Amino acid sequence: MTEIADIYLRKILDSRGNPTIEAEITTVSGGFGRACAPSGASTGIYEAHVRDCDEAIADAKIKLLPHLLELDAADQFGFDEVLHEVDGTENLSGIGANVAVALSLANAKAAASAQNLELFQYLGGNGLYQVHNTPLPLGNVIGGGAHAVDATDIQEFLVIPTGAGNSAEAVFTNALVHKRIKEILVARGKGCGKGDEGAWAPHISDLEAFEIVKEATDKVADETGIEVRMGLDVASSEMWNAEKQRYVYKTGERTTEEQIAYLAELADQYDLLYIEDPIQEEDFEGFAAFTKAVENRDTLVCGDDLFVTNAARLAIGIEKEAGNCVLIKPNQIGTLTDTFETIQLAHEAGYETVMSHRSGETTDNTIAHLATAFGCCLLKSGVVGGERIAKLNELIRIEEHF
Ligand code: 2PG
Ligand code: MG
Repeated sequence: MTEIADIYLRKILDSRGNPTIEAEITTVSGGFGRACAPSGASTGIYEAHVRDCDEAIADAKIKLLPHLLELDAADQFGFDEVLHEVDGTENLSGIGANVAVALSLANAKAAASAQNLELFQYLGGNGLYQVHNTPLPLGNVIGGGAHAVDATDIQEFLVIPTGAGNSAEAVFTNALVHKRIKEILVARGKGCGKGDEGAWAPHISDLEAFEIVKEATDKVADETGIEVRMGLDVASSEMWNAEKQRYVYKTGERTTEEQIAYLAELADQYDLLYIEDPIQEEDFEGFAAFTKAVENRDTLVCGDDLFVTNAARLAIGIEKEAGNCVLIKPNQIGTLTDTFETIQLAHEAGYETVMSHRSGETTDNTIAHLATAFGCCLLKSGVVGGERIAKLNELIRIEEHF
């Protein structure tokens, strides 16, 4: 039933107009799975290696796909093991992480489809991860950094509709904040261009962005009665200057100690529920110091570039008490099995997990299923734009099953 009968790879467009890889897998019984690789702009140096699409597809056709045909799609571990065996490297540079992630996710979807299950049911319906909840959307409303030209230094100003009663209410609440921010920007005479993830990318300082997001979330809370908390993706590896040993902002430079004090103060001032990558990707000790600095708060201190969805790096973080939350991006590690192992390790250690999109995306909605199936507390995505709402609308559909 779930034996793989056919596999196809093609090059398609992503949301930045760049090429990316789409995989399709069909089982003998007609089960069908399709998945696409996303891509990052502020990529971590320890992420799995992405290969040129044309070359990776041409190589895969000859060297990889013959090893995958006739495997049992329902044996995800076995499928992913063959990806690693054929790849033969530590970072998937042999077959390419973009080929690996598209195939690995397409395989799970084909197996689910062959059993007439939704992906979240197939992955989360049995045993340990018996799921009944969808994650809250973590939405990017103002952004700069590597995702926009001449905007904020902090890469993402995020919102979390903590007071929402269900997924539909949650995604519409984030959308309302996004709308209110536009009105505030217009009233202040600021531009309303957007960055790669659909967040507003005005030419303003970080401090003005804080004020504007706060004003918008307060307005939305007044209008709807729904509490909305703020979060950040500092993406501080992008600001780190190793020679100077400083975080370089447009307004000045900060040592690691100053960075910690600055962000801890902002956490108090704006009641931040979520801070991603406050410290650069090689500094576990700095991360631990920051986590300690906000330990009296409920703030999630999340590692993205630090952990790169890699269980070995997360294990170091757990030992050093660096953070209390891990960002999960399947394409950083390349296979569903490795993604799952990192999530499992995180949950065993009491870390929260946040499933995330990339800045370069397609309309693939798989991460909405993975976030639900694996018990992630948040799904990080944009708020508007076709490739972002693909994930959010899928959350609404998934929740109808509960
Ligand atoms: C991040 C992501 C997604 P990118 O830094 O968390 O917001 O950006 O995909 O560019 O790495
Ligand atoms: Mg990040």
